[in-house]
Amino acid sequence: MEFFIFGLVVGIVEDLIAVKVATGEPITWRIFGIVFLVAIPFAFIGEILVDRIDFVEIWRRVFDRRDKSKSAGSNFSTKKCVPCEGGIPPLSKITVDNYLKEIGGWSVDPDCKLIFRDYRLRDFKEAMIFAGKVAEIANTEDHHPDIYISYDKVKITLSTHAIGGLSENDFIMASKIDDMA
Ligand code: H2B
Repeated sequence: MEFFIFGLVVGIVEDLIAVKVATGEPITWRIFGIVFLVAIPFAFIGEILVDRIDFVEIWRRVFDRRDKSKSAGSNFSTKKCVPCEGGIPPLSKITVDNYLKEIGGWSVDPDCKLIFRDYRLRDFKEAMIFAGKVAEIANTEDHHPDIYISYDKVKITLSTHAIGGLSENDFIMASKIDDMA
């Protein structure tokens, strides 16, 4: 609704200026009325598009792709998770930040204990199918993310339970999930 009103106001002002510049005529109530009627459907279509298309996700995907091509190139997805039952320290903040730059699109929590990414699917069915594919990768790799589903959104979080923090396994899984997505 906010977008509708914003779009309507911007559309009207823009069109009134355009009419003024093109014709040089004073803006009358008649011109205002026509512009108002034309602006309503455009604002309406804009509102529907904003609801249906996740522009932020599209932008992030384009940006991530560029980010990946700029980076040295992650080879996480070609590796295999190694069973971890403790005995190694969690990755440091510096290493995690470097690894995140390599894979792109994932974030780390403030305590550096887990990484996460939100995916947006078409609807609940697609979200469930996506979650099923993540589960298949998890079983193959024997490294299991937490998966939260909310209608068309799937949030994946990864951590290595045995060490209470992050290991290379989490980045291998993240990378393989991205390759599948
Ligand atoms: N998944 C996750 N996310 N963290 C773990 O520490 C973990 C796991 N441990 N899956 C695995 C199983 C471990 O039990 C085997 C031996 O690798």
